[in-house]
Amino acid sequence: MKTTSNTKTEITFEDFKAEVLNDYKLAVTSRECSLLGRREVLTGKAKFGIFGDGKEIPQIAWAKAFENGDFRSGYYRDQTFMMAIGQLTIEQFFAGLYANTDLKEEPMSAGRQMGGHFATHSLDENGNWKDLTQQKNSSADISPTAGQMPRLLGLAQASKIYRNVDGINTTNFSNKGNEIAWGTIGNASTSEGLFFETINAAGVLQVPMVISIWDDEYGISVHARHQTTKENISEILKGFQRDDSANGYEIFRVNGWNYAELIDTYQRAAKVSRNEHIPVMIHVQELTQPQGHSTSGSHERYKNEERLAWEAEYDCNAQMRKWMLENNIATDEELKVLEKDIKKAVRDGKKAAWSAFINPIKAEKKEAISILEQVANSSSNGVFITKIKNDLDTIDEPLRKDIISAARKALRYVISENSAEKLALLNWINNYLETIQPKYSSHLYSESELKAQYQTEVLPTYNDDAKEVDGRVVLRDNFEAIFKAYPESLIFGEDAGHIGDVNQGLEGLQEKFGELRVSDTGIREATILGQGIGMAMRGLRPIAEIQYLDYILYALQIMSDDLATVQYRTKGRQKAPLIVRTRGHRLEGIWHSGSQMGGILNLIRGIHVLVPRNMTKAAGFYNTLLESDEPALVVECLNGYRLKEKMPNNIGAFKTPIGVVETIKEGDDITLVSYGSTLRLVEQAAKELLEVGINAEIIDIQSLLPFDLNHDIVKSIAKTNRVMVIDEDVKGGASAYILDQILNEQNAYQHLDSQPKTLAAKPHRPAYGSDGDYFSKPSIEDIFEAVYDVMHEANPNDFPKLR
Ligand SMILES: Cc1ncc(C[n+]2csc(CCOP(=O)(O)OP(=O)(O)O)c2C)c(N)n1
Ligand SMILES: [Mg+2]
Repeated sequence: MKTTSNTKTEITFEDFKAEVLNDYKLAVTSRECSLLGRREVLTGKAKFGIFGDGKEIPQIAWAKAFENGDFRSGYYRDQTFMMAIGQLTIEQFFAGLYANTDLKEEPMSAGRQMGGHFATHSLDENGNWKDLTQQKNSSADISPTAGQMPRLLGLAQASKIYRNVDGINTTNFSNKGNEIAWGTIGNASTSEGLFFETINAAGVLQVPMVISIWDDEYGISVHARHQTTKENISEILKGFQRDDSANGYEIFRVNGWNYAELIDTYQRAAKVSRNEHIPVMIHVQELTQPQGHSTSGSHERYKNEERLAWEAEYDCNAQMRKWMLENNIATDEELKVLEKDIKKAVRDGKKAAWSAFINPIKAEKKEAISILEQVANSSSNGVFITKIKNDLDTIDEPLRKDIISAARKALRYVISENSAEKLALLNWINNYLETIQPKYSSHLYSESELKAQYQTEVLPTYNDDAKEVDGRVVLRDNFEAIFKAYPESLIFGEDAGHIGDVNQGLEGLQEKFGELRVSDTGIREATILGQGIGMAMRGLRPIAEIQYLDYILYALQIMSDDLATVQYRTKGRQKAPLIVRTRGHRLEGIWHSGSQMGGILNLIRGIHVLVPRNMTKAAGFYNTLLESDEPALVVECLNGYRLKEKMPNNIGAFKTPIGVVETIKEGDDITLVSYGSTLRLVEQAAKELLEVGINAEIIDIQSLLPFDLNHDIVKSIAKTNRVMVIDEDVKGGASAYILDQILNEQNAYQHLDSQPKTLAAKPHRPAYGSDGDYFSKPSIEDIFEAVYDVMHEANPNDFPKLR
């Protein structure tokens, strides 16, 4: 039911009529889906609905300008567009509403996202790239308003890189950088900082990005007068308009009910953006919301009668219908027949989607009933199990939790029985969980052959006369090797270009690789991240640099909501193997020595978190990551760039493994677990502890996510029978995470002779000045005394009380 793309210049009136009629059919189909969708929620079959009604016609005009290879980054109103590019059927629309977990039925997210969150497949079932130039692409939506904006910037920038950087293999990804990244956003969501940050950045970068603003004057119940200065976003953004003297945007305004003008506007926008790589803003005004914002409420509560009457008249579908009648494209009778047929088609599609959703679950229920019946017949608690079985049987349209919870409850009644039927029930439960759980949990990380943890370690090797250099030189030379080996790699961030980053880890590389591959950005962490996400989604290998760990909070929302969920929310059909490079810990003051690792670890499951203790280890992580298909955050030690490290002779080739710890000092009294900059203090404390007869083993975690996949820490604890986690995050932060891993995942408690301990920073932010660190974070003396205390408690005779 797709729309025809690229309206030709010379067509017959008959062709024209057919195309318009087809477009109208599409608009009415989409509207019927919205209307019936709302009813499905009100009758309880679906939980929640947010639909594209009132925005149909502009999306059809947009779809005509959208070509193969192009990308969308939009939000929940875009169902008509997805239908118009042939990527959403009626059945799939309803499969999304029901949250069907079968990707074949619900290709947007396999039921992981609420309906209205759209995506196409960039990867095949094995995680390999499809040819993105031969299909129409949509990056996977997220719910946070304006969250689609940073990624949009990167999707557009990829075209610029593909067009202008030599030597990249563009197969699968680009045709000379001719692809446009199309964004959509609601009028109210333009109030978000992410919108303004992205608009400014795209103007600076001059990338082929076309952003449509669907303006219906409201953001849920809140009117434009509370959202936007002058109640008009294109009016206040006028200054972005390019002119003869300066680059900028093309800005268009068009009414959302005017079919002919919309088509013309989108064609003009596409032309200038595709050919010249100029960003374009299309402010689509006078849109409506026939059913209000979502199924959660009714708009009669906040729109007055005048507005409601205007919305009824200027409903874009109604206006298109009127225009068709006025221009003799169809008669009223013809349209009525067409509308009736569509109603039926949508009803049929809905029914088919419901059957596809419910039938497999009904089959699972039948299986469970039969097993329960057999257990009931063989058990002395048969009456109770029969009751459970009968209760399940009365549920005509069960959820999976109804089925499995009945089976699990029934198992309790046969705890002490020993029958074949009990065994069958037990096996059934285990098999069910094993097959069903992944429907809800798979693909948090890559499940392809390129999974980062499959990369094996390659040690750095050294000449006998290896030079001792500043750590930053190892990094710099390794980045040079990376940029030579991977033409599709590039790095960008504040001060990353011209001066080669604030610590000179990229010194001289812009001169060697050009301003597009080693570049300075504005101060705008969220969109630096977005650049990386979008470019990684289009086959490039970006490294986004966040200048200091302390400032990653500006980008953390996008890392958490977008980057960390890409694989999960598409069930492995999209990926963004972005490397985020940052530096932090233990310099000076509140904002250059923070350690928000607890927050980071908890917010970005789905991204690897790597904490190398020196620059050789860091370089090795970059080498590993470039061979993998997963996103990662690498935190370099801010105080380590000038410390001496030996220069390896296999620069660019050695690899630090992901999820593998390293024992950096052996000992048998206690296991000290730490990472990053703090390790140097732990090592010094361990030397001093030896002087009083305490021989500590030190383990460098290196990789917080994933964590010690081989369970080496517990092996050490089996030897020492004591453990202490030392960390410069606050108590309850990363140290709590680490201890949880050791106790609950590695079962270390069975080897412990002393209480497991954490030593963390004071709860306040680190004070400035040379003493600030000492009185805010664990010091060598703190570590010494904490370890000594453990030994004193275990053996007060040999280790009398110190303090
Ligand atoms: C960051 C964030 N805050 C709040 C919400 C809840 N929310 C969802 S949609 C919406 C209004 C959006 O209005 P607008 O951008 O005009 O889009 P429309 O729905 O009108 O098309 C709000 C507040 C959200 N999803 N994300
Ligand atoms: Mg709105």
